[in-house]
Amino acid sequence: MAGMWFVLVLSGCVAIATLVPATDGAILRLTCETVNDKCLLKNIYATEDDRFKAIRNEGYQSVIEFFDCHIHTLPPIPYIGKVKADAINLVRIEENTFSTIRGLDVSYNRLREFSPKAFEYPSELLELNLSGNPTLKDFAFLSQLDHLTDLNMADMKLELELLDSGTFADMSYLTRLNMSDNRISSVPVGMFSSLTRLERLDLSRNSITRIAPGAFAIDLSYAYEEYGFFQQSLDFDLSYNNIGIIENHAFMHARRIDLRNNKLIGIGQYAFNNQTALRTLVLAGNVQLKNFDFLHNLPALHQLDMSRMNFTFEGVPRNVFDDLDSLTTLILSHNQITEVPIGIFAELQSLNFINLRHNKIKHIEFGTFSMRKYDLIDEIDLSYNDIKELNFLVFVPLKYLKTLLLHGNKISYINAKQLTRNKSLFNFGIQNSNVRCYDLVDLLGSLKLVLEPNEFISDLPNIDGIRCQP
Ligand SMILES: *[C@@H]1O[C@H](CO)[C@@H](O)[C@H](O)[C@H]1NC(C)=O
Ligand SMILES: *[C@@H]1O[C@H](CO)[C@@H](O)[C@H](O)[C@H]1NC(C)=O
Ligand SMILES: *[C@@H]1O[C@H](CO)[C@@H](O)[C@H](O)[C@H]1NC(C)=O
Ligand SMILES: *[C@@H]1O[C@H](CO)[C@@H](O)[C@H](O)[C@H]1NC(C)=O
Ligand SMILES: CC(=O)N[C@H]1CO[C@H](CO)[C@@H](O)[C@@H]1O
Repeated sequence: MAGMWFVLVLSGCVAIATLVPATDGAILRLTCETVNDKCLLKNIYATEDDRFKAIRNEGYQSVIEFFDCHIHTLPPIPYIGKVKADAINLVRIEENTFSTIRGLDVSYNRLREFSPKAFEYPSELLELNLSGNPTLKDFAFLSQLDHLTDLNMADMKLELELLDSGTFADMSYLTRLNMSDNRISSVPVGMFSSLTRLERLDLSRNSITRIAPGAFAIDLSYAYEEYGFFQQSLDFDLSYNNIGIIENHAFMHARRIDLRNNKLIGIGQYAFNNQTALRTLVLAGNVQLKNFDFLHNLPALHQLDMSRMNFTFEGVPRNVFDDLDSLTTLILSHNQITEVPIGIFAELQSLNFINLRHNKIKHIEFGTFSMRKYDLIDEIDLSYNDIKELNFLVFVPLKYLKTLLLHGNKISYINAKQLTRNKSLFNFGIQNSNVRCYDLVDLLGSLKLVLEPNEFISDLPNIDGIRCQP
């Protein structure tokens, strides 16, 4: 079967070659140089008027790579696995350029025209890289590529309004779609809804301002329910946009949503459908977000990044984190937190790591980190705060605390006896403080003093690279 098909394809190709009309240009002969099992076509210069003879690929290599070329139009390419034709100044891809092909990289060219009849067998194409072709405006050819798994359309000055709303309607095999670094300002509802096998959607570095209800409601065909949560692996990168509002029911299935560096002011309480089973949410860098009610509907969330948000607990309800039953990592670093309310973490029954680096915390009270149900806290990072004095006994009740980082505070005295009273503590960080060398020596017997990366003091009084007061 496969053999017969192959022959058919080849004869189709010969027919194409003989159909090329004679013009004023030269007729170029392309002969492969076999390098690393690839057919390499080097140093070819061809203008609009030049025509090509069929490529001589005597070694039957499955990859053709154009290197150091300047070609206006691709030559007809016979049955092949992959073609890499990036950065060769391509302007046009004509009718009948490809017979069967699985992977095509035409990134960083100057494409203006891509014929909807470029592929004899469009369903054979699995991977297509169109990135870096800002002059391509007609995407009619895309709609027949119904077996694509990987489509890269980054860096193309693209606006989604210019695409036909059905462009992706038949791409039910697509797993990766990259549209980062474009001019997308809104996401038409339904445009992505048929991408039921999607695993990665990159829309970072655009100008999206709002996520409407249903905009990312993709009902994944491979999602299944287990332990009460949907299991799926769809990651959205929406970082570096201008997103202010995410409306209710914006998302359906999603494993990871990166909203770093947007302008969020509101996230609907039901923005994430109850089937979302979101595991990672990155909100870093959204300095205006003040309402966190949506956190009550994320029972599968494992990691929450709320760093660089100008966040304080002032005016935030005591129960803000109460329903995050699966949360293991909470990142609140680089904020304006001065006080950590007692009990704020009490319901985080799965929490392992809490990062409070670079805040303005002065004081840690007994009970700040105590948990109602399970106490699983393994690491607390309180580095670069305003702590002058600390009662180290506050950490003793934390049964599993293994790492305590207090770099860059104003602590001058450590009570080694208190600190080492709970045997689970193993790593202790106290760089960039005013501690006495005497105290550090006392700790060495039972703890490992951990350094900040790339900070080893050797020219001042120190213990194992950690500066201290003699
Ligand atoms: C084109 O995009 C694909 C992923 O979609 C990537 O693997 C490939 O390296 C890209 N090509 C270039 C030349 O960057
Ligand atoms: C999308 O493309 C951009 C630019 O080429 C690249 O930096 C980014 O890593 C890609 N995203 C994914 C998910 O591969
Ligand atoms: C999810 O919400 C729908 C209605 O919006 C409801 O019928 C369903 O029971 C909810 N499922 C869970 C697991 O809460
Ligand atoms: C941070 O919050 C304070 C009030 O808590 C406000 O005065 C300040 O303008 C905010 N900064 C930014 C960058 O939004
Ligand atoms: C020395 C000391 O007080 N260690 C305590 C550390 O935590 C465990 C678990 O709660 C206690 O059993 C130890 O007594």
